[in-house]
Amino acid sequence: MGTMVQRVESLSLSGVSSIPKEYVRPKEELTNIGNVFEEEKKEEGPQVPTIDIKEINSSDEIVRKKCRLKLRKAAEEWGVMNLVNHGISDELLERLKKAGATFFELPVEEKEKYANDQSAGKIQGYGSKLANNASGQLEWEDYFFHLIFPEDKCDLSVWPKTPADYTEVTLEYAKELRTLASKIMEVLSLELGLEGGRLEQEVGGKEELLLQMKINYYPICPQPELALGVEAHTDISSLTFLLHNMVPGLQLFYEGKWITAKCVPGSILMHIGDTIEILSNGKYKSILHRGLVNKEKVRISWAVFCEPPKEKIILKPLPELVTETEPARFPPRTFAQHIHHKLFRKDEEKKDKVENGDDPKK
Ligand SMILES: O=C(O)CCC(=O)C(=O)O
Ligand SMILES: [Fe+2]
Repeated sequence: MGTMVQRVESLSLSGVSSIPKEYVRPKEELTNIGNVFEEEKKEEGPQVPTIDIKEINSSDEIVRKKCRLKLRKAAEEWGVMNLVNHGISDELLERLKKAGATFFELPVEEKEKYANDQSAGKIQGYGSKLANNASGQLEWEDYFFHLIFPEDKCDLSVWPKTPADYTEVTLEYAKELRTLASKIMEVLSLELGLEGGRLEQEVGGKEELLLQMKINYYPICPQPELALGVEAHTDISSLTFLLHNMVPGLQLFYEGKWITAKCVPGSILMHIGDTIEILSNGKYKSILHRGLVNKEKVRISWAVFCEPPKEKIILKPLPELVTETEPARFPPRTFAQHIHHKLFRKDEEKKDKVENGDDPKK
C-alpha cells in the first residue's frame, strides 16, 4: 500500500466546518455553483433529453426510424441523454446499487484494505484523487474503480468481498450493459450512413472493448458552494453509462450554461464520449460535465466507461465522414495519446494562469 491518502469521507465525518484549501475551486469555476436541490427543481431552460429506446429495433419501419432519429438528434445536439425502456430490469439496477452502497457503508479502515496504489500502477480499487499538479487541486469524492468486462480480463481478487453478492451482480450488469452498448453503437453507425457494426468494430469489437466501472462516492460537504465532486471534463470513452442514487449533482455545459440533470427514475444516463466524437468527426458530441456536492445527502454514482484498447487502435475521423467541406477535425491518436494530450493541455492552461499572475489556488 502507498502512503496515507486523505479520504474525503474521513474529512466529512470529522465534522470540519470549512474545507481544506485544496478542495476550494479556483474562483473562475465558482460563479455557477449553487444549491443543487434548488437547481434540480428549475423547470425553465433546456433539459437533458429523455430517449425511449423501446422501439429501436421495431419491425415497423416507421416506428423504428422515428425512435432512431430521436436517439441520433440527442447524440448530435447534446451528446448526453436519459435512456428509458433500455431493457435492463429495475431489479438488477437496484441490486447493483445496493451492492455498491453496502460496500461504501463499511468503515474507511475496511475500505482501505482495497486501496489502489497509483504510483505502482495499480489503478483498480478504492481511491481518492491525488494532487498531481502545481495547484494541488482536489475533488470532493472517493471512488472504487475496476474493470468489469470482458469477464476473462477481470481481476476478481481486487473486487469488494462485501456484500457477498457484489461480484455476481456486477458481472451480470456488465454483461447486460455490453449488449446495450452494441445496440446503441449499431444505431449510431447506421445513422451516420455506415454499416451497423462499424463503430463497434472501430472501438475494438467484441474482443477488445473494455468496460471500466467507477463508483463515485460524494460525502456530505460543509461548503458545497466552494467545491466540486468531479471537475469539469468530457469522458474519453466511446460511451459512458451512468446510474446514481437519485441525489442530484450532475451538471452539463450546454449552450454556454451549466444545466442540472434531473433524476429520472429507472433511466440510465448515457454520454457519447470523446472516442465516438472523434470517429464521427464531431457529428456526435462529447459534452462537458461536472459533479456538484451538497451538505445534506451522500451522493453515489456508477459510471461505466466503454473504452477502446489503449495502444492497438488509432482513433481518427472515419474516412467516409471526411470531405472537402468537412475536413477532419481531429488528428489521429491512440487512446493513450488522446489521454496524454488532454492532461498536457490542462497542465498548460494551469501554467498559463500562474504565469499571468492569476493564481489558480485562489
Ligand atoms: O457522478 C456523476 O454524475 C458524474 C461522474 C462523472 O462524470 C465521471 O465519473 O466521469
Ligand atoms: Fe464523466
